[in-house]
Amino acid sequence: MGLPSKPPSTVKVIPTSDYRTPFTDYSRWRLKDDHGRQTWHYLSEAEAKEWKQSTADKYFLGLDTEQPDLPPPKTPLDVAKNGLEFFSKLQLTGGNWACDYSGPMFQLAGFVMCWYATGIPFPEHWATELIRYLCNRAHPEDGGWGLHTEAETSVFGTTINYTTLRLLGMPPDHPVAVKARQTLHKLGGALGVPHWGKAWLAMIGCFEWEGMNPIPPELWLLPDWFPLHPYRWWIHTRAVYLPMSYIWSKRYSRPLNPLTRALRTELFTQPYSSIPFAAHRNTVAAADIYHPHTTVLNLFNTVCTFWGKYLIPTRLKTWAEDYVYSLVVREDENTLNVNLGPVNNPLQMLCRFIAEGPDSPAVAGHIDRLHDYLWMNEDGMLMNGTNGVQVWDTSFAIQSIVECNLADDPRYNRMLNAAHEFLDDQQISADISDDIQKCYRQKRKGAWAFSTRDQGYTVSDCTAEGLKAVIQLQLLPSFPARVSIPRMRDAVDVLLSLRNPSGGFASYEIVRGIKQLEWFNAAEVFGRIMIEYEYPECTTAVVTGLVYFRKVDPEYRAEEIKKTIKDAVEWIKTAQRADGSWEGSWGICFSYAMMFALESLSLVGESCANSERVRRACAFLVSKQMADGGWGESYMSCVKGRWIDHERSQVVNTAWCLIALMNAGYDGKDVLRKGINLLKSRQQSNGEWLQEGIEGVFNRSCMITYPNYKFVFPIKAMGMYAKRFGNEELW
Ligand code: LAN
Repeated sequence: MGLPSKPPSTVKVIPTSDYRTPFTDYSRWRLKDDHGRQTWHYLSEAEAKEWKQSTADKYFLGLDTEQPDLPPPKTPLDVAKNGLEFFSKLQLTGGNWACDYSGPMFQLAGFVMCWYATGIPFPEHWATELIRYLCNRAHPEDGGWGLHTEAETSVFGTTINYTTLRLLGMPPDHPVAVKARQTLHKLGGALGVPHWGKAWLAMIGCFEWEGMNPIPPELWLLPDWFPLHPYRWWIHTRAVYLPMSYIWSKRYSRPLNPLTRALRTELFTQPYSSIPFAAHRNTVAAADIYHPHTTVLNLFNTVCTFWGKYLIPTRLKTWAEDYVYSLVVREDENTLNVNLGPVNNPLQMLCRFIAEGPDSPAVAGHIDRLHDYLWMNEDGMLMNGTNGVQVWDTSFAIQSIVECNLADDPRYNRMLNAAHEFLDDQQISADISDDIQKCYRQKRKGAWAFSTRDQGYTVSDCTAEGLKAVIQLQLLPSFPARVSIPRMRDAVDVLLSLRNPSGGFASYEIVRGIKQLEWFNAAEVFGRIMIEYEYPECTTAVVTGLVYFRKVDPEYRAEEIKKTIKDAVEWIKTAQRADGSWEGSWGICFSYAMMFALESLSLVGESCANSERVRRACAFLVSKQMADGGWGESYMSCVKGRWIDHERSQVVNTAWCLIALMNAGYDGKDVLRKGINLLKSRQQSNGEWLQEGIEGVFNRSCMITYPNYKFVFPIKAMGMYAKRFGNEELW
């Protein structure tokens, strides 16, 4: 079934004294790369001799890559070249870059609980390393976990990760378990776990379904014009609630066994049988709540609970379940079982298991593709936020090298050719077999996804950045026209299909729902999850993608493109805040969005020289520069919605701010020079930049890493600086 080879039969339970010891032999792990599909394999000793560990494997595993020292840089482009020397070693054979895409601390738990709910035995070397990862991520002070790696301990994080450790084989008297359990009890126990946690626990038999707010599949039977219809929700929210509603409606729970019976006593502060679950539908620990329930939601939940308990006709229930299941099957078929993301994927697997049984091809296919989400790093095995960041990182890598004017340099030709081939291979070539309308999908022929073509979901900015990278290369004499004009037109058709009446662009789809849908946000721990929103980041990417497209095909849909660019830039202007900044949604935070917004404005000729709004933006950024010349933004900026300094300047924020200022035509050379200096001073003698604070975010409250940003954006900043001021000797 595509599982890695059999692990050693030794360790399962980690030694009590030191949970940081590697439990599998790290010299035997290999990353397999197959057209963007990235899977980690644990080899036998004999296999490991045949299949050598690459530099990238070692780097990801935290082993010494033994990269040589490089000549100390004298100019900005020397810094970029040294950076590329190191970064090129991390390129995979397929031409793309890979990375550890971690941060959220709920995905792995969702996966393990859904898997456990099926009763399928867990591969032992996975279990071993997953345990180690969770141990390494437990907060040293209280032994708990938060919503993401940087967040404070919460009931959500601690309940689900404690349960996960136990399901993976950690004994209850292990010090890590004891400490986490004590903390959980201090916080009131698992009764206060947010909605998704309640659902996962119910699936393994450790929570009663009546203690959960309903997720009625009947919602899917509403007519499409109905404002609450799930197709109007943000794609990730509906993709999670779709399979969850099926499981909820079936009230599926794995039959109890000694382990889950024990968990029933460990997770709660009172005897399980004495808990009136139905009275705890709305019990959520105060510290966990980012988005409190609205009165409307509470009312809706009460009505739905009553409806589900006393009123719903059995035939309607079955009809709704069957319809939802048909959508679940389509989601599997249309993504080759990769699915939209890491939360819906295991839930989908559980639905297929419930409907078709453990030995069905559907479940086997899922087990195979779940593998794509697992990632190894020096702390153990984790679950990535997507099945990778392949297209996204590769597009930015190309653009950075082009910015340095190095793309035609023979030294980088092989690297870029492979990257070009990768993007060529990954463009989605056909719309889904099924009627798009039925699956509520956006057009996808011609799009690029964030990760891979197999996952197959259109994303506005991924399509735009992919298109831009391809065009940038194909405009140069040394690159063949791999992606033809008709294929570029397909990409443009996708982009134009994503236009919103406001002029701005959202992430996967046009905005389909009204803002009041946010009243129904039931997940408690995330903000702004119910509908799509327009974002300066996505909008700028589309603007730049279209501007590049016009260079190669000025005739195609020319009037529409012109209007789209104009409207998009107008929207970006409206999104500027009074203090001159733009708030980011996918990177941390203002520095990220401002890099994009100011690029859009530059494309319509607005710069510090002629635009008051651009000058205001620059003044905002300059006011945030730190004494060492760098910029640092804390993830709390995203949570609070205002700029909050990081304790220390950060390479990635510094690069973003420099790019933003240079996009704006800011002429304070001293300010820029100090920032460039900071980037140079953080570069290691082998060209590497080390990992610093977390870079990305989603839904306001959850952080996620983008480890390749520390390479691609400093390199780009160096290129821009050299273009603007000449590649002068600075050091
Ligand atoms: C991502 C990652 C990439 C990101 C950008 C392309 C950077 C952005 O510009 C558009 C939105 C997108 C595609 C995005 C959306 C939400 C994702 C998929 C993630 C942040 C990665 C993980 C996250 C997903 C929702 C995690 C699962 C959590 C749930 C709440 C369902």
